Amino acid sequence: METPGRVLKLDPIRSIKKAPVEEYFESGHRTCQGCLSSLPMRLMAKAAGPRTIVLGSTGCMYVANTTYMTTPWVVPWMHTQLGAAGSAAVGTAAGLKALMRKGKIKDEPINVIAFCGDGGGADMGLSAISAALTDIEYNLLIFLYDNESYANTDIQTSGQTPWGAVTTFSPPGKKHRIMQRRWKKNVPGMLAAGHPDTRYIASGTPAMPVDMMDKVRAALRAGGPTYIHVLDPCPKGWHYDPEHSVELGKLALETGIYPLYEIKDGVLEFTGITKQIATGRRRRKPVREYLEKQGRFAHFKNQDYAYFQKKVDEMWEQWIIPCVVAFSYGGPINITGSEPRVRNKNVERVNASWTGEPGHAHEQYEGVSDAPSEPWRDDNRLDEYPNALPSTGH
Ligand SMILES: Cc1ncc(C[n+]2csc(CCOP(=O)(O)OP(=O)(O)O)c2C)c(N)n1
Ligand code: SF4
Repeated sequence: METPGRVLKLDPIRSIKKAPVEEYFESGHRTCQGCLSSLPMRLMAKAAGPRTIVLGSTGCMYVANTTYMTTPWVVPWMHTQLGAAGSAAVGTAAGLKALMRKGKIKDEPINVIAFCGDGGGADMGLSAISAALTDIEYNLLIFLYDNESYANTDIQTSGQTPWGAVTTFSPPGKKHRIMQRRWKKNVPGMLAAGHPDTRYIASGTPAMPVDMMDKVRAALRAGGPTYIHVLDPCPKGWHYDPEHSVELGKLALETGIYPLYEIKDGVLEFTGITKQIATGRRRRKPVREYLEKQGRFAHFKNQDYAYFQKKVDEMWEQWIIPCVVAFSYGGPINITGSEPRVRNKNVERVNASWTGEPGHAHEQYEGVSDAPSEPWRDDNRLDEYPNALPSTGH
């Protein structure tokens, strides 16, 4: 079997003092104030260093970063089609390898990083990313920046949009308050389970910059195809004041909604706040503390918070590996019989019917009281709720 070429020597970044001062993603872009999708670009480029080629899938990080004749990219950068991050990464890595083998360019390690948004990566580009992760003879990193929407084309629902969130495709109505009824797809877990030869898969967030940069270096050091998923608060799509971006990223960790981990050669380790929760050194905050700070959940009632909390509790209490492997262990052990050994208790199909309207588990929470026993908002009292900004009407 062909082995990947040499990789650059990149020391771990364990503290902000160990981070390089040089910037390879500079000023000059036009992302929104407080955009936590541009910050991971900067951190990723900083961690990877000058011998790096970056490929960018269509989305905010392409469009806002490439006004005519200006660009913040200091390292070589190329735009690639929406959904083509995986193919572009493999093509570039293969092209470099061929040119080096033929002696047309110097034989040296070069980082190939292809980034994509959640729409481009978790939805339409997922198959190409999967294919790239099986191409173990090439060194490449797929870097998915997840702002939980198709942000560039005005905040449409993606496979990463959280349950219940308002997007331009899912405005709450009088008849149906919750229009986004799908639970967020577990992309890093899915890719890890399906690509056991991939040497490095991790989740991160620019709200934890040292952890994120360290993971970029770990991925590039590992060699072969690798994958990192980062959660990026987006003030425009999530409807909050831009000054709260980092706070929201941390709250996603503190409430346990988004876990931080890395999987090195198939061995999973939680990192940062998630590690503290998983080892009992920190208690999870109620999900409501995260949700109620965002205008995209401003229509939530008690029953919606209760359902969201239940789903997150299930991830922590029932999954084989909390928040990562979406199966729970259920007996009896009987692989060949009708009773499966591992049963996914998480998937509830309350009121499901093959003939009528499909049922939704959250409907069983409709009885949860909406009594204003605490500073509470309902649809008519948003102005009493200082943290949630009203929809900016995207
Ligand atoms: C094949 C294709 N379909 C649709 C579009 C239009 N389009 C451009 S950017 C974009 C949204 C991308 O969303 P995401 O990948 O999540 O990145 P973000 O905008 O959030 O940064 C869409 C749909 C396109 N460029 N190409
Ligand atoms: S819409 Fe969101 S992701 Fe796009 S530039 Fe603005 S803050 Fe960043």
